[in-house]
Amino acid sequence: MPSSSSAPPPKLNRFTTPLLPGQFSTETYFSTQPPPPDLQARLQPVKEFVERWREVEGKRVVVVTSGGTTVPLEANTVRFLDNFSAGTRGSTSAEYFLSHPTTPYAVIFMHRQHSLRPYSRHYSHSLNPFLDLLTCPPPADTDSKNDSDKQITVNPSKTRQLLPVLRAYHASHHSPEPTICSLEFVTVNDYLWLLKELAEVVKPLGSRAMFYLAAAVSDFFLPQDRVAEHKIQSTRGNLTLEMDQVPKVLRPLVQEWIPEAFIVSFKLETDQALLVPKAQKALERYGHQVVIGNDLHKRKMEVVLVELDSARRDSSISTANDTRKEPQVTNVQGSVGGGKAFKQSWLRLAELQEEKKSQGLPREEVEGVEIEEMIVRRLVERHDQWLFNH
Ligand code: 9Z3
Repeated sequence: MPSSSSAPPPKLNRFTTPLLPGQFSTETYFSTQPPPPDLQARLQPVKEFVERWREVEGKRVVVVTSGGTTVPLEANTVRFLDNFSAGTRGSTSAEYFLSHPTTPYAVIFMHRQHSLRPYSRHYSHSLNPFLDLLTCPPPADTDSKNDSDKQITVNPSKTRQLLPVLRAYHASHHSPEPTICSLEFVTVNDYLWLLKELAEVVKPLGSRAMFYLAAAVSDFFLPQDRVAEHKIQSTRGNLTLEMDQVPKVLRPLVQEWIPEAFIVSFKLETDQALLVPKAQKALERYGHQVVIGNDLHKRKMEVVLVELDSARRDSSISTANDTRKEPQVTNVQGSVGGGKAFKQSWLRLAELQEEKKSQGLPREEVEGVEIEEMIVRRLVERHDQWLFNH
């Protein structure tokens, strides 16, 4: 059992990557950490959803993961570690996938319980409490026999904004053929098991499936046999935690579980200089299609899309000027397997605002644009290409 305290000698997993003490291979992880008890029951509606959309020729399905994962310190959980994410990226992107103008996707929204969700995110309790949308009769009227006095209505000044959101919500969630299906996770263990099983459920869609991995996933966890059953007592004195590393499931996802799918992962950094090199490293390691780098503080203003540039494998390629429309091409210095070239393209909110302004959109709409619209637009183009090539 991997644990740095018992420090076994480094082993090789099936991909011949040396495992350090405290690292789990994917196989060890799934053979030692139990699945959530109701896993198969929770997946059943997703299976039906996939089956339905699979029959619609050309329909694409995206699995959007969203929100942070927890690591419980106790089985009867009072305390847990959490990863930063409100679920904004995932829930916003899901809306743009659902409403893509030429290629609307069906969405499997795998999200952290209580994190932001598509459409309802516009009325989150902290930013835009939904009670503020409503008007009601003054208190003196509440005892009136007249029922019309008790009616709650939407404040007329809010309906213009609410109506399109409500329509899109009903169309995607409550129409006879819903285009969204949701699945909840809380812990990193829930997340890993759901992702693995989802890959199998989605597999029949082949290259029509996309994975958009925006959830913030813990790098560390406590194996089940080291989780305290009851609340840890403070009378014990200091609390020292030794956590093991979560296996990098992106590798089996891409290489084994569903190699036909178009897979996009996110890389979060707080040092902007690390974004591109870390994204390139992830692409080299896992061999998927796109890594989106985002800086914690600028993530709503700009992101960088990093892809392998299969057309250019010459290791002598030098950094070209960023032409804004054409992705910048940079070579990788000292990369494993050498000679791989990467494209990077920066997407900036200011550019989308300019575009909308030039289309004559009203000021409030220009100010309300979201970078996820650009991200999704670009990824759908890439997915077009992926389907064309497969
Ligand atoms: C992201 O980078 C997401 O864009 C955010 C979204 C978590 C920043 P919010 O929900 O935040 O809008 O508040 N997600 C991926 C984070 C992550 O865990 N990435 C791993 C890493 O950076 C690789 S899969 O190592």
